[in-house]
Parts: sequence; structure tokens; C-alpha cells
Amino acid sequence: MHSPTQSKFRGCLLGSLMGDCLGAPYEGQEITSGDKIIIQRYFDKMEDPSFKGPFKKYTDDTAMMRSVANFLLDKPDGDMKHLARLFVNEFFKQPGRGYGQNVVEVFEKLKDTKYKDVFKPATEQFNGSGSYGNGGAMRMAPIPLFFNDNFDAMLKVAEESTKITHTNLLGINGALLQCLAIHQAFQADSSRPVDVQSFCAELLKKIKKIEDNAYEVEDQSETPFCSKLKQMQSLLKKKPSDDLDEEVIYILGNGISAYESVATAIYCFLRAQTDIPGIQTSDQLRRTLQYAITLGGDTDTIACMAGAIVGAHLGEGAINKNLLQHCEKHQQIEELADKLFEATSGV
Ligand code: F2R
Ligand code: MG
Ligand code: MG
Ligand code: MG
Repeated sequence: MHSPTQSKFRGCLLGSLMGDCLGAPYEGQEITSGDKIIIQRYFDKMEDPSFKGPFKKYTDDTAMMRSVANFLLDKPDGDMKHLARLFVNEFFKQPGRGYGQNVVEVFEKLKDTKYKDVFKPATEQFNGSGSYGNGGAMRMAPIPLFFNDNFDAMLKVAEESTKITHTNLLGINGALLQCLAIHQAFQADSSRPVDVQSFCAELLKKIKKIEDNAYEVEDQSETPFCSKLKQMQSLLKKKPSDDLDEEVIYILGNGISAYESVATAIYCFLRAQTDIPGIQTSDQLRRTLQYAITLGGDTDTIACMAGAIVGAHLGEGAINKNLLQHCEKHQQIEELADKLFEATSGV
């Protein structure tokens, strides 16, 4: 029997892995209502203990999340050069894991310049505007676990680790929003469903402070992720209808940018607190991942981010072992979660 905290460490990293592995086959697809039935059958089949199939492979999302976890274990005081090296070594070992098209240039420059200025290559992306991709957000899971008790250190490391590859404010604040969502879910009581409106309101307060500071705006101005969260609050009040998922995609997005995916992942977690029409399962973690995938688009990443949040809330007990066994390197990720837990608890 593991402690509730250890269970949450495992739940978060395994939920992240499962979203990535199970979502990856659908990445980049537009999903029709016929596909939703196919996705229901895909999950049903893999949940059947007698089904044997090849592993569902993990992608860049997990490769980079694992580097972040190893960085925290190796350098708890945060030497970003070390993290940059781990990202680069991992990429050159296995470049075929479906990395973002442009982030590869950052890895090459970091290697060529021998990590001299670890943040410079990222600042040069997209003619100096920096990447706003969701690559910072997708690898966030270990940070809120590790810094659970130190909010300021958590945000500092979340921001600096993101800036190695993403310097556009949308890429950075999207990663911070994902970090805050996991942290909040981690701290919430796993025996009770989350109150979706209070969860949003609390998150909104925290991201508003960060965005107001970053954009130096007046109190009344609307900043990007605050506006997304307010729209999410309205969506969560709506009754399910045939058009609701289209509206979710239109308003929150399902794309490769942080702006069009982080709020969507949080919405998936909150929406799956209760039954979702067309998704037949009583398993909340599966419902979260399956719903994220049926929204289409950047399915591995949105499911990965949603999986990290729901896993951090419910813990390991919510992980369906039949589904997990189809995910590549699940044992290694479980061990990594245990090491992170031990490092924070002094076990
Ligand atoms: N790359 C993918 N999926 C493509 C298909 C993969 C295929 N299945 C395969 O196996 O090959 N997925 C992964 O990439 C996303 C994370 O990307 P990241 O790390 O943020 O990378 P990057 O290159 O910095 O940004 C991604 C794209 O966003 C657009 N973009 C970003 N900033 C921009 C800016 N300032 N101006 C214009 N465009 C910008 C670009 O198109 C970038 O290429 C995850 O989905 C992960 O799963
Ligand atoms: Mg990926
Ligand atoms: Mg993706
Ligand atoms: Mg196993």
C-alpha cells in the first residue's frame, strides 16, 4: 500500500504517459462522429485483458517529461544547462519521437554552441518572437509534484525550464497554467469530485496575477489565458448537446499552440468529472483521455496534459492497469514517479 502522496505522483506521471501513448495514433486528425465510435471501440478493445497488441509508443511529450523528472532528481537546485543537455541528448538518441518541427533547431544550436547561453537559441525562434507551441506545457508534470510545498520555486522552475525551448509569452504562460492546474489537482482531496467552477475560479486568480505582471496591464484588461478560462467557465455551465464539442474546439482549440490546447486539457479534466454522452465508461481517467482524443487535433498532447491533471487528482488507484500495460515504458515511468516522491519526502 502506498501513501496517498506517492499514489498521486504515480497517477500524475502515468496519466501523462497514457494520454501521450493512447492519443498519439490520432494526432493531427479531425474526428467525425463515426470516429468517436471507433475511439470508443479502441479503448474497449485495449481494456479487454485478453487483447494482446504491440505497445502504443510514447512521443516527444513523454521523452521531454522524463528529462524534466531526471533533471529534478539530478539537480534539485535548478541548473538549466543540465536540463538543456538532457533534452538534447534524448533528442539525438531518438529523434523520431514526433518532435515539434521547429524545436529541433533549438536542440541543434544548443549542441553546436556547447550550451554557452542556454536560453539564446529559443529566443531566436520564429524571427525572434519565440515559440508559442505547447512543448513547454506538455512536459510540466514533474514540476508541481516536486515543488508541491514551494509555490514560488515551482513557478520559477516551470518558467525557466520552458524558456530553454519556448520564449513567446503564450508558450510560457501556457506552461505555467498547466503547472498550476496539476498543482491544484494534486492538492485537491481525491475522495471527492472537483467542484468545476471553484477549480476554474481559483486557477483564474493565479494565472491573472502572472499575466497581469507579464503584460503590465491595467486591472480591467483581458489577458489571453484569463479570457480562455472565463470562456471555459461558460462552456462548463452548458448542457451537453450535439454542437457542444464543436463549440469547445472552436472556443478553446485543439491545436499545437499552448493557447489552443492547455485550457482545452483542463476543460477535459473538468468535463469528465461526470458522464459525457457518447463515452461509455465508468472509469474517470479513461473518460478524460477518451474525451480529449475525440476532440481531435493535437490528441497526444491534450490527452497527455489532461491525463497528468486527472492522475494528480485521483492517484494511482484511478489508473486502469489493462490500458496502462499497452503503454510503452510504463514501468520506467512508475519508477521515475517513485524516485521523485522519495526525493521530496526524504524516504
Ligand atoms: N510535432 C508534433 N506533431 C506533428 C506530427 C508528428 C508526427 N505524428 C510524427 O510522428 O512525425 N507534435 C509535437 O509537437 C508539439 C509540441 O511542439 P513544440 O515542442 O512546442 O515545438 P515548436 O516547433 O516550437 O512549435 C510547434 C509548432 O507551432 C508553431 N509555432 C510555434 N510558435 C510559433 C510562432 N511564434 N510563429 C508561428 N508558428 C509558431 C509552428 O508550426 C511550430 O512548428 C506537440 O503536439 C508534440 O506532440
Ligand atoms: Mg507528441
Ligand atoms: Mg502533440
Ligand atoms: Mg506491466
